Amino acid sequence: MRASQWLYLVGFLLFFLFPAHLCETCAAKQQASLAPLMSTVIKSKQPFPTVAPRILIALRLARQQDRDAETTFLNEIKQRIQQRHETLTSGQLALIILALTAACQTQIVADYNLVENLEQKFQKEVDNIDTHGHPLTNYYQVGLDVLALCLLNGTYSTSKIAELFSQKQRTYYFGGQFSVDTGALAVLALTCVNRRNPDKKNESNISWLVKKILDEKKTDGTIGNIYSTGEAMQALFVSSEYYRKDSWDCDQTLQTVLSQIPQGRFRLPIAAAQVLPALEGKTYLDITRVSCRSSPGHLNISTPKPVKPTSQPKENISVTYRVVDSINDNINDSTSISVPKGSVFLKVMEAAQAKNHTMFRFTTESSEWGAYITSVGGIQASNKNRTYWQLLSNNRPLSQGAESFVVSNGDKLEVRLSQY
Ligand code: B12
Ligand SMILES: *[C@@H]1O[C@H](CO)[C@@H](O)[C@H](O)[C@H]1NC(C)=O
Ligand SMILES: *[C@@H]1O[C@H](CO)[C@@H](O)[C@H](O)[C@H]1NC(C)=O
Ligand SMILES: *[C@@H]1O[C@H](CO)[C@@H](O)[C@H](O)[C@H]1NC(C)=O
Ligand SMILES: *[C@@H]1O[C@H](CO)[C@@H](O)[C@H](O)[C@H]1NC(C)=O
Ligand SMILES: *[C@@H]1O[C@H](CO)[C@@H](O)[C@H](O)[C@H]1NC(C)=O
Ligand SMILES: *[C@@H]1O[C@H](CO)[C@@H](O)[C@H](O)[C@H]1NC(C)=O
Ligand SMILES: *[C@@H]1O[C@H](CO)[C@@H](O)[C@H](O)[C@H]1NC(C)=O
Ligand SMILES: *[C@@H]1O[C@H](CO)[C@@H](O)[C@H](O)[C@H]1NC(C)=O
Repeated sequence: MRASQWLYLVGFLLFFLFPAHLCETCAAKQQASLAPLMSTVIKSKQPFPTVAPRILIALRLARQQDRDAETTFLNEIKQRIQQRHETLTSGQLALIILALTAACQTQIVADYNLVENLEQKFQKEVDNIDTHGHPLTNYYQVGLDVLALCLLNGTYSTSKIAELFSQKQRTYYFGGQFSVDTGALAVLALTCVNRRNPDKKNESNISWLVKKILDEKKTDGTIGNIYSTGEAMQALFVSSEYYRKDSWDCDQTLQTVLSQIPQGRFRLPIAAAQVLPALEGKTYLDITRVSCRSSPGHLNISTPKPVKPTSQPKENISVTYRVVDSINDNINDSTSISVPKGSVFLKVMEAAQAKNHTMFRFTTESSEWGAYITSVGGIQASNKNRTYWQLLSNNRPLSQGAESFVVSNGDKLEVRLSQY
């Protein structure tokens, strides 16, 4: 073979080995370190409905496949679209479309006109932004919408999208805090749009977002909090041209996340499903690149023994619990509560409620992250008014919900009606 032919061959091979876009990724080298997470998602029998698409995506992007599990979650998603796809929020529909695509079921997407349906739901989000200044749901879901529409060749206006995700306080902040999850989804969505429409590439906002995400990097490598780190990694994987190599140590972040697995940080199937793709070195932009050749596979995950909390004699700890309505500025009630060591926030709320029902009664709704607090002391939070009951400990917002956060002795706990 002549030299030019060799070069041609090498170029050809490189093209297929590194298709189109170079990515700076780092993935867990030991598959075994991910086994507890794979086991959490695969074994989550009847997960909360919104979790099945996330799990299917995580399974399809994983290096080791488990066809049986994929079929189970795929069937759940199919049932869901047959039953009630009109009532889904835009982001829920977007996740379903992404999951079906990852599972090579674009025929179902077409049969149910899911892309057209999403275009309509996305339009309603945009209309709401134009009239009320915020989406019907939130910008995280608007990010999912754009990502799904872009990956599936839906129609949208690129300049509208650039405007949607431009640098605006109310887009990316919840209560003064930059939402890394939301920023990361926006980077993924904008990257997809720029790749699909290279002639209309609009880069200014991506570089701003990447900077904001990196600003949230903690000394241990966590980005935002541990639950946003996976999505932040995905965003940084696809945007390496926007930051200097020395401004992010991918491996340090990876090791920190891996070290949190044995601590049970990702015990909730949704938490495991959200972090898995990044640990596999994958992003949601890879969803359309999953191989659709069927290869048999059944993961035999030896279930690690659940770490049973050593049952010591239950000593009690004491905390204070406060209910504040920071919007109408009319309640500020507190009490001190004694609960068994190891209790979660919700337990404290229950103890307070038992103490004084009028003052401390509360209601919840179940969600994939556990119980979501909907009202306290008879005051209802409302998505319509964009209010929520924020959870705090020692004046800092929690990174977990009431059913997950374990309280410590002396904690000053608070639920605060806030605006978002
Ligand atoms: C938007 C958002 C919110 C909005 C939700 C309202 C709305 N209508 O948009 C607001 C600002 C109110 C909110 C509140 C809280 N959130 Co929030 N939220 C998100 C975010 C960015 C997107 C959720 C979403 O739309 N998902 C996509 C759709 C398709 O799925 P969905 O099931 O329909 O989504 C619903 C639920 O996720 C629910 N929800 C949102 N947050 C939380 C938190 C908890 C604990 C529960 C039970 C439910 C819940 O609201 C969504 C919309 O209806 C996620 C980020 C992420 N990576 O998931 C964080 C996230 C889910 N939230 C989180 C947290 C910690 C909270 C708070 C506990 C914060 C606090 N200190 O008060 C509170 C909940 C307090 C309570 N009352 O129980 C964490 C959960 C981590 C964990 N291990 O539990 C996440 C992952 C962010 C993070 N990295 O820290 N959140
Ligand atoms: C989207 O369009 C591209 C280029 O035209 C094509 O290669 C790809 O297969 C399409 N994807 C889908 C899901 O239709
Ligand atoms: C870039 O984004 C802005 C909105 O943020 C938009 O007005 C402008 O038209 C976009 N440029 C291009 C080339 O699409
Ligand atoms: C986002 O994009 C718009 C339009 O290009 C621009 O006006 C704005 O300054 C950008 N934001 C940043 C931070 O670059
Ligand atoms: C799964 O692996 C465990 C040990 O790793 C083994 O004992 C068990 O027999 C295997 N099960 C199947 C179905 O292969
Ligand atoms: C609630 O009361 C406590 C003490 O009585 C006070 O320190 C705190 O600032 C009050 N909070 C609000 C939001 O008014
Ligand atoms: C510990 O707290 C529980 C509930 O909060 C209470 O029922 C129990 O009496 C307390 N035990 C002690 C020893 O204080
Ligand atoms: C409960 O709180 C209310 C004030 O909201 C008070 O009037 C009532 O006396 C309290 N009940 C008990 C049992 O402490
Ligand atoms: C929304 O806010 C308005 C005005 O403050 C209030 O009258 C209404 O009750 C609130 N709606 C809900 C569902 O809380």
